[in-house]
Amino acid sequence: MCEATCGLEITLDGDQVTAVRGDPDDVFSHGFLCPKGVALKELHEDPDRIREPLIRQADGSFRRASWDEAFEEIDRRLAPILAADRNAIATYLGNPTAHLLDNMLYGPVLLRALGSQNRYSASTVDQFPKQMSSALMFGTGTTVPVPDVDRTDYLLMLGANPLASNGSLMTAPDMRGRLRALRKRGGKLVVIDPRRSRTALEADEHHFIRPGTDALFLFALAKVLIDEDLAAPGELASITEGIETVTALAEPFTPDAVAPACGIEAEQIVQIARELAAAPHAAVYGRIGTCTQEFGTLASWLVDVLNLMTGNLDREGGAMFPLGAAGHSNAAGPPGRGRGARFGRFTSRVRGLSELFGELPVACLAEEIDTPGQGQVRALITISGNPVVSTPNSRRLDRALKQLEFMVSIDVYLNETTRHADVILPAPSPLRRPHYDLALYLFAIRNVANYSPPTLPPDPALPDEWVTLLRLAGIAFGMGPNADVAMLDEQVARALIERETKTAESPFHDRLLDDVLAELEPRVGPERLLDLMLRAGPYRLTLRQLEAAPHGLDLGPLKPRLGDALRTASGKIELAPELLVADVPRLRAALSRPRNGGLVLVGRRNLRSNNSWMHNLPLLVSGPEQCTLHVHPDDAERYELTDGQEAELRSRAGSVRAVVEVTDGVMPGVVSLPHGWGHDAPGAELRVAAEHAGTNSNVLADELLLDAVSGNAVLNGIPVEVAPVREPVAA
Ligand SMILES: Nc1nc2c(c(=O)[nH]1)N[C@H]1C(S)=C(S)[C@@H](COP(=O)(O)OP(=O)(O)OC[C@H]3O[C@@H](n4cnc5c(=O)[nH]c(N)nc54)[C@H](O)[C@@H]3O)O[C@H]1N2
Ligand SMILES: Nc1nc2c(c(=O)[nH]1)N[C@H]1C(S)=C(S)[C@@H](COP(=O)(O)OP(=O)(O)OC[C@H]3O[C@@H](n4cnc5c(=O)[nH]c(N)nc54)[C@H](O)[C@@H]3O)O[C@H]1N2
Ligand SMILES: [Mo]
Repeated sequence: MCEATCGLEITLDGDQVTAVRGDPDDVFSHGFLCPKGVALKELHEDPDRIREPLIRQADGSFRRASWDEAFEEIDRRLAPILAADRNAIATYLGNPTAHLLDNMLYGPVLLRALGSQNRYSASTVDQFPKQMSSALMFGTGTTVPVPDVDRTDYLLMLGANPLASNGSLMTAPDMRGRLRALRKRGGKLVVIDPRRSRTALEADEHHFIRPGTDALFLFALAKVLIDEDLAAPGELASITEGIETVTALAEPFTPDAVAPACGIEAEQIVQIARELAAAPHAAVYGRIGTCTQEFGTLASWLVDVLNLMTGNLDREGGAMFPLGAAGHSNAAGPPGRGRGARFGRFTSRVRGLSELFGELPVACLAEEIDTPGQGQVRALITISGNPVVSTPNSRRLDRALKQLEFMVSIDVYLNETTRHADVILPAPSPLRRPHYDLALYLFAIRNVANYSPPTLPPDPALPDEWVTLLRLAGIAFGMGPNADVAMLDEQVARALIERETKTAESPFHDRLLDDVLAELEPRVGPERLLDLMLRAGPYRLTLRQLEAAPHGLDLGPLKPRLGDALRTASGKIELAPELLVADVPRLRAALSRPRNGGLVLVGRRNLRSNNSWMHNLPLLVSGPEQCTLHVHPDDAERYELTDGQEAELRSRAGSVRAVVEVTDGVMPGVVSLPHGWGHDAPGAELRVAAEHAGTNSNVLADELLLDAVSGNAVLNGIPVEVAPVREPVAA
């Protein structure tokens, strides 16, 4: 459920969980655990967790149903829509996809079976700007540099708060311990954030930055490096295209020019640039605050431009490229060159937004449903997602979902989104599924592999999620509600094996498909695929080896590998990709944009929360309410807002109320409200969460405000008006 991949030690008495703690022998997390890990017991036992399929009845209420009934209903309702227009069925994959082995491996099978271009996911309210800049520069969306936290001397961190989030696109359990170790060995941590976050409190330096201006700030750092002759890309220069272009593009972004927009003094910017250049090993790292903003892709790109210019890219103590044990696309096929990345292969129907990584921006999902015409979305399948809470203009999407002809959700809760479904298919407890962090090890600050078998035996009444996904795929393939899952699964395995047998670099090259299949017996499902991927992977591991190492295998610190990992068509680092260069004029225009002096909204994360879906666990919602509006004292005075009183927030998209918390931990001119709340929707069954409902901040997020390059939503830096609510707060 979290990118830190902490090892858990779960104590059982029969089927009962008696204790959850951090696994002290885990090779990566060494016993570290945050409250979310401990809350697994409550998640496993949560009486509100769905355990049987639910079918909506004519009166709108749900009734429990058998699995056969549920799939029959889905087949009956989906088949005619499929027959008429495959694009009329949209899918939305939520964040847990990245954490769940079944979903990582079988979600794509369902999407292929559906064959719809209307694919959406949480990635366009999250990290796609970073994956896009990485793909353009290095060739694949998983070739993302991560800071070598354990060996760096200087870490410049923007828009990330790993002490609350546990790190993201930087798999690293116990970030607090690692950042403390960095400082203890004489290193320096500098945090750039419009809030004095928990991480900022641990830093040597923290600078407030005006939301959405990171690209300006980063360009100015580059400008200083250029002007003071501090740029030293070293050996990488010979395999880098476009250094001169970047040098020319940086011209207008002097520290003096960007300072007023960023709210950081020019001298400070110069100082940071010099320190970055002088540090023996330094890394620049940016995360959600630099992605989900107006210049998300440019900021993500400039982070790595700086890593390269300072000679820290692909270098120990700098920003490095992990080598996952399984499924790393930049470790397969011929090394050092590839097909590169292509974007915009198709566009959305209503607004013409570009495809990226096979998807469309989720900010246009509502309009694809509520705008009539040829190609209109009439059905939706959500899998481990809560877009009504997580994506912009929640109210519009909430309304749009009501007008769908048919909706299916695979989920563990009846929540703000799944309450709109016609059929809900439950997924098993995390303790009843195997685990391997296929996606997250691709971003780990140390190369690690750790597999855990299910803690508890399967619940006979609740099939594995991969089985559910394949049965849905069967319907999409036109095989009806009772497709032969074992047969489909074998086809999936065969396809994967076939790819290996055709790859010259693979250990399975030229092997007979049936022989390889036999070698993997008797495994089926995700374990069979994982075993194959591990065997084909760069360490040539087997799943058996991982089973024999329950605390994980430490595959060592990151090593320089960019020469091999590159998959650009040129075989070079593309420092100035066309798509990004073309967006620079938009950034230049932001330099001279007049500021209206109004307020902008940013988010924040709390350690005891996880997006929208763990608020039904008493352990995580006890204590002070988390969903408050942070307001700087100057703004509180200016807008007559009082600590503990309600305020009304208004944006172009909508309005909500929230309780004010006056704090100088937020920059003047900026207010902060966490996302993932607003659990008072009628029809949801989240009894604990409803008592701590909070406010859905994405009612304010504007579906028309996007990062122009990626179409990723702007969730930070939303213009809002804030005014006091005069009546007293309801108890
Ligand atoms: N304003 C604002 N909005 C944001 C963000 C922000 O910072 N600010 N952050 C964005 C980011 S980074 C993300 S990733 C998105 C998240 O967006 P979503 O993925 O849409 O939201 P989650 O809250 O992660 O919802 C996860 C869903 O998966 C279900 N679930 C949990 N376990 C399982 C399981 O084992 N199987 C299945 N099938 N379902 C399961 C949960 O019940 C829940 O419905 O939100 C984004 N929205
Ligand atoms: N406890 C907890 N952990 C989580 C999650 C959670 O909801 N709760 N969600 C998980 C998910 S899905 C993700 S993607 C990760 C995200 O992981 P992080 O990126 O570390 O997320 P945040 O903790 O939200 O930190 C983002 C920071 O960006 C700042 N910020 C906002 N706007 C700007 C800006 O314009 N510029 C700059 N420089 N900073 C800005 C915010 O004030 C905030 O402190 O966390 C994951 N871990
Ligand atoms: Mo995320």
